[in-house]
Amino acid sequence: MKGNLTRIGIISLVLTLCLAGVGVVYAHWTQTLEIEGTVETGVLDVEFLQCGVTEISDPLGTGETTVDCINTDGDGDLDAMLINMSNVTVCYTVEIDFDVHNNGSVPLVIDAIVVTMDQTSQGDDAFDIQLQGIAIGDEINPCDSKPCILRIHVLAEEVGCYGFFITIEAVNWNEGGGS
Ligand SMILES: [Ca+2]
Ligand SMILES: [Ca+2]
Repeated sequence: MKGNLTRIGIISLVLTLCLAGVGVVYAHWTQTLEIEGTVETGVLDVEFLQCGVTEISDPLGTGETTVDCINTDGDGDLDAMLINMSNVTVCYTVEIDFDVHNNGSVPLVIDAIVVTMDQTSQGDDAFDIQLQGIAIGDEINPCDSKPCILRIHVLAEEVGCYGFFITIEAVNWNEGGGS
């Protein structure tokens, strides 16, 4: 009889250990690891600030120039500059100073600057245009600006209406070759 009790005791002990073992394994199966992440993309944005006109005195050239910076896409910042030069004669020269300001949240690189202008009937450019202060490859960090000067010198000697168009293209820094 004593021997039987001992066996029952051993069996009970073994069963208890087995259940405990199952319980431990079960506890591991229900453990959970959580990883929570948030990805918010940066904003690439660039604008004109501080546009102003300085006429360069030249006794040979006369005219008037006005500059308006406008917001073409409704996002609240000025992204286009309209320059109107009227009653000009050859040699009239103006300098338009402005800032190219990074108003986004990521660094940008100037990727392209393209100048196109009308020509006179002789095939000559109607203007000499120099854009100073900014060049392809320039980097501008968020909140920083590049002060620039656009110098326009009228070459056209014929009466007419001429135009020019300049685009400054910015890309985010890593696309522009940054590392
Ligand atoms: Ca913008
Ligand atoms: Ca805009």
